[in-house]
Amino acid sequence: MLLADKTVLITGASRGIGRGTALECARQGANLALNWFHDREGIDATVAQIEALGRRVIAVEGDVAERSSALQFIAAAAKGLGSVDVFVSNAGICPFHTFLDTAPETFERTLAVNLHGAYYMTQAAANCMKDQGRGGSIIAISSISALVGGGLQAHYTPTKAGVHSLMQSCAIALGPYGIRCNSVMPGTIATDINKDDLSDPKKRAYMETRIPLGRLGEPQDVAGCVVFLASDLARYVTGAALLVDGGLFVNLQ
Ligand code: NAD
Ligand code: RM4
Repeated sequence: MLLADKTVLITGASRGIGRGTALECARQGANLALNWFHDREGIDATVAQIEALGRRVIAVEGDVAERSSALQFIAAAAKGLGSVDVFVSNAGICPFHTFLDTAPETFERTLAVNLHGAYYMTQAAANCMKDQGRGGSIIAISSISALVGGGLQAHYTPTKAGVHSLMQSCAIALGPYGIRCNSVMPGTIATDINKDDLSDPKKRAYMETRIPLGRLGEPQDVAGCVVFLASDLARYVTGAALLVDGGLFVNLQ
């Protein structure tokens, strides 16, 4: 029970890494506040699974690209669950597209969801933690793509570098309040975000052979690392990044 009675907030928790993280936090004793957008079926399933684990959970709808969603989410969590101890910035999109003809709308939406969303949510959560006066832990789901490029991801990889940079600066700004800020950098985790991209058997096999541990990741692989950073086991860790990629990044030859 690494997170006994802590309140954990997660954006984009209706499926994938967000859902997997929410469930692991619940198993570790946390109560949850979950942001969701356009996926009622998914969030209902996540909520039901958390309730079945005997934890309290509230779900708040909102597009993270809008600053108002951040203010509403954090306020609803603080009111509904009594505190904000851990915030996980997870919501993200990656509409794979060739660089030379990516529409400006695709670039701008990706930036707004992945980077503006992380910024506004982190700022709102941090203000709440500061007012509570008991510190806290903020974790951004960045990516291996913060460190390496992707030919179909030129609108995406800068947002993942951006959220890691956000955590580094926030670690400095929020350290005096006892608020730790770190990134998790998943490699390739099989979720809806890359379902189409990995539906090409050749591409999937290529990715699998590049991963020393021999398989794509699962949301649960990332969830445990988030729990570690959220917990007091990581009490002296701030401004750090944890790669969770089965060894993909270091595999040159
Ligand atoms: P996913 O598509 O399964 O989940 C994304 C979640 O974000 C969904 O719940 C979706 O509803 C939500 N979301 C999307 N737009 C939103 C918005 N505007 N407001 C609120 N919620 C929104 O994908 P995933 O793989 O679980 O992705 C989660 C995070 O992990 C993303 O930030 C992604 O960049 C990051 N990531 C994923 C991988 C991977 O290989 N799957 C690797 C590295 C990083
Ligand atoms: C990650 C990484 C993965 C990709 C997902 C969508 O950051 O680039 O390979 O599948 O994004």
